[in-house]
Amino acid sequence: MSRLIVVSNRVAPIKPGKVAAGGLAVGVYDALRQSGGIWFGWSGEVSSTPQTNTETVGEITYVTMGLTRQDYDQYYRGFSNATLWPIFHYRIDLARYNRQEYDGYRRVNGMLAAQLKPLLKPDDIIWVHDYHLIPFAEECRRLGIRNRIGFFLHIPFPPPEILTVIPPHNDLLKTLCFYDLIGFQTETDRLAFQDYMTREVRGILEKDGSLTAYGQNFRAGVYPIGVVPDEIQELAESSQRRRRPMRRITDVERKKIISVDRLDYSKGLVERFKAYEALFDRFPEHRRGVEFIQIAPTSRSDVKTYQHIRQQLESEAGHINGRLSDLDWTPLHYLNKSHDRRVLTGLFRDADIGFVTPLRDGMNLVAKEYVASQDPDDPGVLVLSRFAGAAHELTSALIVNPYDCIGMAEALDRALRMPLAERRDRYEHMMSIIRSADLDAWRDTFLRDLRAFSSRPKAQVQASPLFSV
Ligand code: GDG
Repeated sequence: MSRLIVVSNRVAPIKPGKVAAGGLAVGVYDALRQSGGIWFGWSGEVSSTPQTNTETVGEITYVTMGLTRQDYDQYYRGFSNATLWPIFHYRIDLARYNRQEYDGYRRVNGMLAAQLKPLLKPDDIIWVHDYHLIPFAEECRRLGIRNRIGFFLHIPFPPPEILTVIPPHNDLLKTLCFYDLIGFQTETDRLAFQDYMTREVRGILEKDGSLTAYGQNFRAGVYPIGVVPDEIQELAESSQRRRRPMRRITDVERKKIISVDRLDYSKGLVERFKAYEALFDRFPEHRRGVEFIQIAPTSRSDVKTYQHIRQQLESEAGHINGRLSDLDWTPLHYLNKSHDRRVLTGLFRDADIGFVTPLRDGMNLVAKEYVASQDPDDPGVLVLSRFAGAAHELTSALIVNPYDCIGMAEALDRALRMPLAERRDRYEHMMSIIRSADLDAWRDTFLRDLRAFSSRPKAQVQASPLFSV
């Protein structure tokens, strides 16, 4: 069996149970833990003399390297997080473009490919993750690496009208064609990509479903990322058992709403806080009867737009509690730090509502984790944004538009009143989907397709005249 080499921007030597906040880390770690292999990427260190480190923990060998300050500023803070992230989340208003940053992005991809090359065996399968590494395969081909290389995009893929705002969109998307297989979270994302390839650069959709563009033939497919439901259920149960004696601080039993997100403007936190406030204005009978716990660990705190969203949220949270709190009721608990995974699943299980309302999200694992944590006999209700990839699968959630605060408040009211039989029906439907499209299915179908697709040789970076465009 060929080895699996996972390449992602960030690699943290993760000890069992100490998983970093972030969907990619959670998903990749769980996938590699089962198959074994190499996890290759940036260590998170920034230094003038970057080092490479190798560490094996269990079945996984972590190979990590540092970045210089210039690499970090241009590749990570710059083009990846100030250009690609906002644009791929449909936020042209928050994006900026700087040519030096794009050059740095290309340079770091080249440097990473060169560092990976000596570690490779001819039949290794390489699986590259996310928007930081779009040009990685082209750099590998340039170095003569002929292994199968697949790419999975964890975030949404925007429609061409938005994508083409990025000045070097052609150059960037051309590099993507050097992968053998490109995976997306939803059909909407795959179609947007196909639309770009066929309309914007006159690529060809072949009879066998593959695409030919820029002289390369490749496949694009849909692989919704999943979770490990049994493990989550066990964690949630054991955590709830441990916490029960400490649960009641006062004698009042209140309904609980939970949200967990990296602190990011794509997650719709400001709109969510406003919707929560609107719940008490429209349905005053819920006052004092509900508590909302928002856990939002800081992320990318040195990118300006992230500092701004943090200030906005602090002010909104202060406003809600200032306006509504009483001596024995704090309506909103806004916790700006990360928590242990076990604690999170316990909070999910305890909560009557999982409130997951991103403005745009590739998938959103929290939605699936919330459902998987529930007590099957007395499950809570998931209120889910239509713009999360998860809404394509979890159609039995209460689906909301995250731009409509009153609509979200109405959904909260409905969830708070929902009878047990309806909660169970919705839960069972969602659980059957979460079980059949779990994390193993995500990894296995992607890797099966990558192995199966025998693409044309990709060792040449120059376009061949045999192909169109
Ligand atoms: C990207 C895409 C896509 C959060 N806080 C803590 C913590 N978490 C865990 C959650 C969940 C993960 O981090 C977050 O995953 P999401 O999917 O919700 O969101 P992103 O971080 O934006 O992930 C997203 C994902 O990649 C996978 O493809 O779904 O669309 O944006 O697992 O539980 N974990 C711990 N403490 C925390 O405080 N331990």
